[in-house]
Amino acid sequence: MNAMNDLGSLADLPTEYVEALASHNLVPLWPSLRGVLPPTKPRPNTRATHWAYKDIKPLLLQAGELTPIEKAERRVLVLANPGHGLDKMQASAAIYLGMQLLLPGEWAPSHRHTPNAVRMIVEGEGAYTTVDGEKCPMSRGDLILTPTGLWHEHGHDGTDPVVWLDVLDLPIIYYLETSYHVNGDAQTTVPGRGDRIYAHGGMAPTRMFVRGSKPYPMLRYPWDQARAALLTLSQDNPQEPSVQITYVNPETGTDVENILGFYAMMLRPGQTLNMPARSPACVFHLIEGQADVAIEAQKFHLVEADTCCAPGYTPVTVTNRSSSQPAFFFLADEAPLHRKLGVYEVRA
Ligand code: 1HN
Repeated sequence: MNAMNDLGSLADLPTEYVEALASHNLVPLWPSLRGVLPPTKPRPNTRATHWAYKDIKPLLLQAGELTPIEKAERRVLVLANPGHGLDKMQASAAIYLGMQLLLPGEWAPSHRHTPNAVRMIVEGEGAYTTVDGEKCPMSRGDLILTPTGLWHEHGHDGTDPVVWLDVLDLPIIYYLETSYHVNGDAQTTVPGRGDRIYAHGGMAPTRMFVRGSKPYPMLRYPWDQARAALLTLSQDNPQEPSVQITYVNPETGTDVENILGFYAMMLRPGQTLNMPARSPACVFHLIEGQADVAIEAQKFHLVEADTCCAPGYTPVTVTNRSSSQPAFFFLADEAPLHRKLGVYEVRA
């Protein structure tokens, strides 16, 4: 064994000595040093995990029968990564995922909290989320933001169950001991729709008479616009293997939220894309089509509405199984957080 790795263990030390240390709230570093600082790359708890929608949906609908919305506030089944322990409710170190069900006529009351959230609509029509007074309709593939501190509530005027994927940075906000919520009254809807104001690329309202602009000017990113952007990108750059857009703040061009990054990706018919190992963990949710996601020795067969996650520092290969139709993914990762912390890496 490399002498550098050969450090003393706790068992090498006299029991009385270890107890004396503990009685003064002291711990020797060397038995734990390799654990907290492993050689060459981290050893993530996050395991490559696949959650099939066909497994989730019946159990979620059953939750709808078992638990009225008033008893749940948010009726959610959490997509928990077994590598972290199911009780930790983590998909990765910083990412929380949940599938939420809202039935016709139900209302999930207004609250705000420190974690940032987004919703990716999976199925059903007629539901809406009101965020900071703006009523955001929910349709399949739409992305709706509820950033830190903004009031939000969900309602449903339609006739069929609506399901969406919640993505939050709850694990990191909880770890930082900064997680809390405040309940509020039903919001009064105010006029103005960010998705319309910013619907024309490259044109933003002049703020001459408005002091400052909202930190989150656009709260709803409609799927038809994202899908059209991907198709155009693919046609205009036929040689480019990666067809991906980043959901950005239209005023600043930066990631829509502070901690997690959100993207939409298209695979051309039959395409295989090799994604390099990068430090952030990444979530893949298949909006449309059929695709395989290979993460180290694991290969997941995804159909529409399936979700999987990959740990950081791991190359991922995605393949469109259809030779005639494109495949569309929604992605979430920890890249904005890693960049801010100065630990972001891409490994060739
Ligand atoms: C939350 O506020 C929502 O507003 C969903 O729909 C899931 C998970 C943890 C903490 C807050 C929502 C959540 C959540």
